[in-house]
Amino acid sequence: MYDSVSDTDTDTDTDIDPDKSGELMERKFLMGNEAVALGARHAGAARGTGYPGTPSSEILDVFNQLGGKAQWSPNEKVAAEVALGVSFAGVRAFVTMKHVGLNVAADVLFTASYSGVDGALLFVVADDPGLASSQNEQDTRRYAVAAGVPLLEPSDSQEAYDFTRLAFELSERWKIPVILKLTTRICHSGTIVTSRAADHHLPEAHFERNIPYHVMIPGHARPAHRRLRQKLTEITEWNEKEGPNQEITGSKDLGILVSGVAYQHAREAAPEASFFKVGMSYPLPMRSMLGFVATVKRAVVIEENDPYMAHAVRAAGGTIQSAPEMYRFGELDVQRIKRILVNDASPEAVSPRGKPPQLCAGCPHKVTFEVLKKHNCIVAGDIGCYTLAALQPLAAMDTQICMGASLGIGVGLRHVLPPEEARRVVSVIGDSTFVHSGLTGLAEMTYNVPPTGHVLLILDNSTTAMTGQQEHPGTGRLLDHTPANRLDYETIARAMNVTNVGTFDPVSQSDEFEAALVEALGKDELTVLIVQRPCILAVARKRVKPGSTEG
Ligand SMILES: Cc1ncc(C[n+]2csc(CCOP(=O)(O)OP(=O)(O)O)c2C)c(N)n1
Ligand code: SF4
Repeated sequence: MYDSVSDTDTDTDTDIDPDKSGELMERKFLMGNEAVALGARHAGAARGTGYPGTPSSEILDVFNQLGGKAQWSPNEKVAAEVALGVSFAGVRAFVTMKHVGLNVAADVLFTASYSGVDGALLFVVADDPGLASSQNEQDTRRYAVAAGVPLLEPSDSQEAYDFTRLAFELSERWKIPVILKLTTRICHSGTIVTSRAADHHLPEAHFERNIPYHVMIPGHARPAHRRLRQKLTEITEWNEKEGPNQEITGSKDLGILVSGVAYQHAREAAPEASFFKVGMSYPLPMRSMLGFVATVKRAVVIEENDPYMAHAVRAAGGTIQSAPEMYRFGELDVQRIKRILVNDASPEAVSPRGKPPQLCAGCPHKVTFEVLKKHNCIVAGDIGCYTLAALQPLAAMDTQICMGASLGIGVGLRHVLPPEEARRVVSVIGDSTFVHSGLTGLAEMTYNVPPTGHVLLILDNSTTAMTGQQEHPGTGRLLDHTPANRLDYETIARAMNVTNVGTFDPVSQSDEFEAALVEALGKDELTVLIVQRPCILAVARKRVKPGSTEG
């Protein structure tokens, strides 16, 4: 349901040799994420930024292993801003995130499309159809339309590499951010990639003052919006004539309009058909698409997630069949596409359910939730490994919506519940999530204080465990695990005028921790308890010492 710990190990063993990264025509077997990292390295990206999120998390680690400058930021918005700043210095930058990360970075995207970029800026966004490890199935193509930025959609690792390089070129040519949309299957499946010589003679970083383009006040943004629409008109024409779209001529009885990994499945499902594979899904090459549709007896659109192309073709006057509604849920595969092609909307066989995910044996989060459960707390929870506490046997988390929401939701409940019930409400957030989007929630908690006060637990396990143990500003280590400045949660809470602040090891100080929680629940005051004990997997990797959060 969420970012799983098991399939997101960031210690990706890659056989990419950084010293050879500039050589011509090397063939490698690469995961899509590795191919993007290699493409970015060969494109001469000056910096890669991001916030972890399955299935995108490996890209920056591989880019770092290849000798690129990579960094984790506190959240996707900041990561996008840093990357935009790099591009304002006239060089190439990229930012990585999962699909929901773009919700956080959307504020940057929607106006960076107006300001444009000076060098190049690539948003690498990984969607998760089927929710292998996410809280929703949103389709990033909608963002491209809404923000007005080109979007490329690779269908295998080769295209992940090629489109990464193409995206930098397009971004630089039209001075516009470009989205590279991946999906779980592309990120984590491997295919052979033939790389090409790295780009040379890239400009040095330099800031050119250009206030009307860089300062988006209304007087500058109005013409900027017109510039953006003009760029999109030009890019549409480019996409029609030279875009990375591919027509494969087969039987004229069936024509399949397809994009992304669905192309690979569709070729297997209907090898005899004609295909139009869309590589740039925004702006769409609609003229060519309609032309294709008109040349076949029966046209069917096959796409994962939303019926985005289906609606666009019909809105443009084309006649095309699309999948029944039931197929917009989950990933497509060969079998499902065969069913779509024969219009089979009968119930699908339900695959046997795997064992539900669980907290690791010895996970420090477990004891914390046992205490919360014992005291019948109403837990406004958040996203991380600890969300597994919502499942049986603990069933000790009552809400979880998006990163950072534990604070606002907990405070909201406290505002309106009868006092006896309100005093049971506790917000619980992981350390990475607190830095990502809990700081502003804490400001809310100390500003619009509920009548019964509030209690916040920050679960400091000194890592971003759920997505594969990445560093963050609270661990005191950079992406490559070297030492860095480290946030001090107690000082932050005190600086925000929280009355009661304390730090406890939930295992070695279990009695003290429980007593502090019970005391906090009985007071109409603000309390922040930092529950500090390292993730046992991070300890196993020797990134933190047992019993401490020091690296
Ligand atoms: C906006 C957004 N970005 C990224 C993610 C992926 N993600 C989910 S929880 C999480 C952080 C988990 O770390 P932490 O809060 O420290 O909890 P832990 O897993 O270590 O217990 C991340 C990166 C997401 N769900 N939403
Ligand atoms: S021990 Fe670490 S990886 Fe395992 S569930 Fe707990 S926080 Fe997650």
